[in-house]
Amino acid sequence: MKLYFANTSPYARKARMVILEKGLADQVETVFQNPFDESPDLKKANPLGKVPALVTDDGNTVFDSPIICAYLDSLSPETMLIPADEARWNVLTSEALADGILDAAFSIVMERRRPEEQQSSMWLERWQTGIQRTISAVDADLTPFVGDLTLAQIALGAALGYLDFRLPDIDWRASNPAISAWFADFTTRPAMKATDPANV
Ligand SMILES: N[C@@H](CCC(=O)N[C@@H](CS)C(=O)NCC(=O)O)C(=O)O
Repeated sequence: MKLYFANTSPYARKARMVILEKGLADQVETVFQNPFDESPDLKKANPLGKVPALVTDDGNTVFDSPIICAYLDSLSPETMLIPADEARWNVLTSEALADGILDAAFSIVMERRRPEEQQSSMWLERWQTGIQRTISAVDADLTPFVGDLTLAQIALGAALGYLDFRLPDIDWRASNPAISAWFADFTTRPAMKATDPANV
């Protein structure tokens, strides 16, 4: 299998963490692709031109990150990240919540790269407010993100790591002590350290 990824992509980081946490590293070749380099290989695998994209040994492509992570989870019974029982819906919804933080953060980063006069202050503010509101909600009830490792935890780790990496001006820690402590602990995981975008 081949995973197209970029070191700085938080979506790809989710997939890379799943590979490490599930002990699948020897089954997946990771291939760097900058999605903005218009690589024909990436576009052939995923016409959307986005990373991550996983090409299976059969030549099929699996994307986007929630599907890749679910697929990888199904390959090994070790450390199941998505429960098979009723709890799966809570885990997947909590993953979607963390991915929503990521989507808003990624949108802010892209918007800020446009010429200043073209940037939308309305959207920048809306995305930032959404991030703060969601982080406060998680801070008020961390239950879906504690206990045995799940895909929801991995997604939250990737989202908060991306905020620190690309948007350090967003001070999400100030009024959210519980999630700050959660993240401080979560970043000690070897898979978080191995995929830290600041170290590559
Ligand atoms: N929903 C997708 C988002 C993937 C995504 O937006 N990846 C970014 C890199 S962080 C990308 O490839 N962007 C290129 C583009 O938008 O053209 C996922 O979860 O995998």
